[in-house]
Amino acid sequence: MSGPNTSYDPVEVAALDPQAVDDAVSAALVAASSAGTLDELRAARSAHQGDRSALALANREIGALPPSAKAEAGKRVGQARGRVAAAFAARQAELEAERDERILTEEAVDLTVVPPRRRVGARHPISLVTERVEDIFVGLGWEIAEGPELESEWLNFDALNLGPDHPARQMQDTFFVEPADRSGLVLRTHTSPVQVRTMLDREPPIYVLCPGKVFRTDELDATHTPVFHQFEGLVVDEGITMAHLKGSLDVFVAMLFGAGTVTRLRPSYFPFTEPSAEIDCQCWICSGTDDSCRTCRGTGWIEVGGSGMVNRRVLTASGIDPDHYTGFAFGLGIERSLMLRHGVADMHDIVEGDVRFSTQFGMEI
Ligand code: FA5
Repeated sequence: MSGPNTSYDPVEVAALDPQAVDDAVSAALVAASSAGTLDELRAARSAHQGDRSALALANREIGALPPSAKAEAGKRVGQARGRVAAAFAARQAELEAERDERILTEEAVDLTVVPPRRRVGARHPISLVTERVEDIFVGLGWEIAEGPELESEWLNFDALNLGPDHPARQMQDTFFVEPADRSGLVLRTHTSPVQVRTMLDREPPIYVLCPGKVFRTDELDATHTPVFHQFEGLVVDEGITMAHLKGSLDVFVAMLFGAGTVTRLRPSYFPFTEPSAEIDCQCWICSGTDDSCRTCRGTGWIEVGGSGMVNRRVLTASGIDPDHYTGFAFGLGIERSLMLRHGVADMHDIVEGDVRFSTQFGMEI
């Protein structure tokens, strides 16, 4: 900036020259109008209105003019800066309006578009059936009892009257835990050890349902899986008889499979019950009226599990006086019940976890 000078002639100061001021205004107007975006406009504004612009320079020169020259130069530069500021403001308003218009078009939301449906999972029918069975027995006043899947050999076999050399010990193909001859542990082969745990834990009267996962060295095929589910029922009280077992099973199957479905007890053998019986359920498809029924193979009955009066030796091993108390127990396979109930032909469908299979049983999440 030039210093104060009484003989200062504004016409001789290049920055204040009218032509130079007009040129600066013209250049600024062209820059403003040719800015195509708000960013370009910001850059142009900095060049033509910023501290280093020609008009800012001219404005600073006014201060150094003699008083007589200040008014005229000030008016000229002030008007020029005003025109430039107005041009930039107008262009800014135009560009902002264009941007807003573009956003409205580009980001428009079509509220009528049907959103893509996210596929939700389905609960597995084994879980649904298990919960349904639990609800039925809890509704009858029973309690739910649970035990570990890694079980002591003693509880899985010995306490259930399956001694080390008992041939029935081989009936269930067992996953022994290494070292097999010393660990004393197995993956439980049935839910019956929970019977013993319950009797060791509680005093009669005992009314419990023990659902859970069990393991056997069976190959996966149409009717077997090495990991499956059972639920065990156990009642120990004074004066319990087979009639109570039969009545409880009839109430249960009617609630699970439909009113009128009845059970039949067929003599059988389990080391932990005496007497023992297979539980057959009357065919819910033909009720025994169709010799060609594929569900029951024309027999009218379908085997769903085992049962019996708790063996005196099991009561004794579990700390219960068999002269005072009697009890019944039953164990049913959930996969088999599900297959029979819903006509599932192949166990693979149950274990593979395909959501298309599960959704057929309803969401119930
Ligand atoms: C038992 O496991 C006895 N603990 C049941 C019992 C409990 C009897 C209380 C008496 C008193 P079993 O080995 O039969 O019995 O098995 C019971 C059910 O499990 C069978 O009826 C069948 O439905 C199911 N099951 C057995 N093996 C398999 C398998 N590999 N895959 C799927 N389900 C199976």
